[in-house]
Amino acid sequence: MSIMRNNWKLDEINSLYEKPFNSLLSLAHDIHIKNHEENTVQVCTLLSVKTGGCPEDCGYCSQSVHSDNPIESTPLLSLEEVREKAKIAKEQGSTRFCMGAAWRRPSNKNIDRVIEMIKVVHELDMESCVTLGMLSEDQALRLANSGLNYYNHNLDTSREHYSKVISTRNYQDRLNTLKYVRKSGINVCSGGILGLGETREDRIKLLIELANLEKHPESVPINMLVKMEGTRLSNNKEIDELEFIRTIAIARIMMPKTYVRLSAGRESMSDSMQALCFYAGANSVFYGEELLTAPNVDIQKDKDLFINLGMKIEGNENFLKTKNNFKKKIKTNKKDTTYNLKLIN
Ligand code: SAM
Ligand code: DTB
Ligand code: SF4
Repeated sequence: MSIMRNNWKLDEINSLYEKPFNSLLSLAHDIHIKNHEENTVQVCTLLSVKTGGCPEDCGYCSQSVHSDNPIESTPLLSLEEVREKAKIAKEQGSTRFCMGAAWRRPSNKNIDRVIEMIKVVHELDMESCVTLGMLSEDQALRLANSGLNYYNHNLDTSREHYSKVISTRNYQDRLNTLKYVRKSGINVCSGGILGLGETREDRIKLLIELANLEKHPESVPINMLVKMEGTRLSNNKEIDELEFIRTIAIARIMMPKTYVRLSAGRESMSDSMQALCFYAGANSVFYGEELLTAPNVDIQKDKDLFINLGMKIEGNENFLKTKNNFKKKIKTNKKDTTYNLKLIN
């Protein structure tokens, strides 16, 4: 077991980034396997239940009315639509359903509707997660009473870089919502985006903000910026792949028990890059063909990758072993274990 710390300092994280790549990954991997089931990935499917028309000016988001090419605004989905999508997600092997809404903050009436949606997800025996923008303390309590499992609310970047990305709210607003969520007893899911034009120091400061919270978030999504047409940051320079993997490894070292989610941007990552992220300590993904408005990795491609890497889905351990998912077994002299499976395309 690893010691849980919340007093991380800039210099020591900087030294981790400066370690030789393989030494850093090996350290992170050791911590990972001491604290988590090896070769296991937690999967979560996203659904945008209220798309577009958001008054916030997040420079990366297609749902902001400030984008030059904003996505069409649509009303809140019906319970039937949510049930149908959650059912499909379950059939595809997902165990958690995360519903996102393009709101600055939900109204109390919105919260009533979302609570009904959470019930639909629980009826299907799936875990629930929602991301609805800023919450009041009372709204967090109401969501907690509905049995909501996770609330996603990202810090996105460092305190210093934040105003270059978003001007319609500040860092403290974000931290306040996280405080209410934590106090209500809902599991906290909070992370960031790499590729926002931040420096390494900003990345370090984001990780320190997350890891120095009184209690580490149960889940930390690390997104790679998906460049959405018309958004202010759509021409940003790509984040270096090795820097991205290093950041995953350092998140794992700083927050040993947290689920580190390899989040948006997987569609543009090679299998080898994802494999390195899993080795470095990522153990959760968004699974399903859509994120909120952007495409995600094809389901079959993900299943093939998990099988090829010998990984199982947490809470659904036999899912990838069903007949349709195994392409072909290679005969070997060894016992028939997953290690003997090889994909033939
Ligand atoms: N409106 C709510 C909010 O911002 O808290 C919830 C939905 S919002 C789309 C959820 C998160 O998705 C954002 O906090 C951001 O971290 C991430 N996100 C949005 N657009 C993205 C993009 N183009 N690339 C990567 N991550 C993105
Ligand atoms: C998170 O950290 N990433 C997800 C989820 N939380 C809500 C969202 C990614 C959005 C990617 C761009 C889009 O689909 O619009
Ligand atoms: Fe609105 Fe969330 Fe998009 Fe920001 S990230 S514009 S708050 S939907």
